[in-house]
Amino acid sequence: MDVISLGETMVLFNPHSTGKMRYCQDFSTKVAGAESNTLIGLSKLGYQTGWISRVGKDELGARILSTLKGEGVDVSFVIRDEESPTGLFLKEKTNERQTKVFYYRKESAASFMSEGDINEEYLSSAKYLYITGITPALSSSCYDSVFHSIKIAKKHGLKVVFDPNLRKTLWGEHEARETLIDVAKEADIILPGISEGEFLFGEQTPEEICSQFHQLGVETVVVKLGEKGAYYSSEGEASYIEGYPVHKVVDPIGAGDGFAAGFLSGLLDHVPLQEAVKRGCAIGAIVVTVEGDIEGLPDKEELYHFMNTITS
Ligand code: CKP
Ligand code: MG
Repeated sequence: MDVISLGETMVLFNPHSTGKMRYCQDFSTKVAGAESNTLIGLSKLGYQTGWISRVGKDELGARILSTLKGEGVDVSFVIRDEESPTGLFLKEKTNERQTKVFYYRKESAASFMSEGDINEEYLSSAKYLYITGITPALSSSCYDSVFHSIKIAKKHGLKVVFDPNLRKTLWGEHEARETLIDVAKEADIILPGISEGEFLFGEQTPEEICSQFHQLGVETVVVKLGEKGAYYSSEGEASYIEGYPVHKVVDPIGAGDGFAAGFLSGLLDHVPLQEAVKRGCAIGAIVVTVEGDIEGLPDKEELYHFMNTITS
């Protein structure tokens, strides 16, 4: 395995029209979840990935499993829960510039994930453990699973990569800040968005945000700046990487997960850090031009073609 992650994946109901969700009659269903989005992105690029989770023993759970399997993600350690349902969420395209999400995931199968679901031998077969800040927000057993997986990862020399993925609708601000900082302290690499950095430290600039994370002991920090690109800082090396132009954003959700896939692929290929960040920016720019979180994720040929023909 190259990368293993744990988290919740849901069925997404994507609206066919703009405006309040209550007026939307037609939706198409898709599969989405921050961690599995990244794993699918990596799998499309040719890497070995594994997803640890729970889904309900229901139709939505079956849909998620067949999608992940179809995309080449290993699901051998996913538990099918007889009692709790698979979570789902709906998107609202409020207007041209604003997309909202509504979750139906309380007491979902994935929220009952527990430490015992993390198989040590399986996890230790990977090079990277990928965590996002959504999982510890789901329940106390999910919180424990995150720290347990980090403990195993450290014991076996895996690098821990963390995307804070702040979701204010899932938990209170104080608890979120405290937990995200605690996970960050355990991470080798962190991929915050600029607004997450501001939320955690009240700092404004990418340089200040990086410095705060370094003080917590994080070796490599990449601050995502949306269409502007990213700023990274690692062991004395730091630089801005310009974003790739996007003519029309069709669906901004999932950009961060695509970024993580591109960046991790660079680490797995041992390319210089700035090249890895460029890959992240490129995939972020590609996925927002396609409806859905995973549908726009490129294979390696498409990624290289995009990077060679579109000048950032
Ligand atoms: O930060 P991103 O827009 O890249 O993440 C989107 C994902 O897991 C989306 O797939 C959704 O299911 C979620 O984040 C979530 O739980 O909010
Ligand atoms: Mg994100």
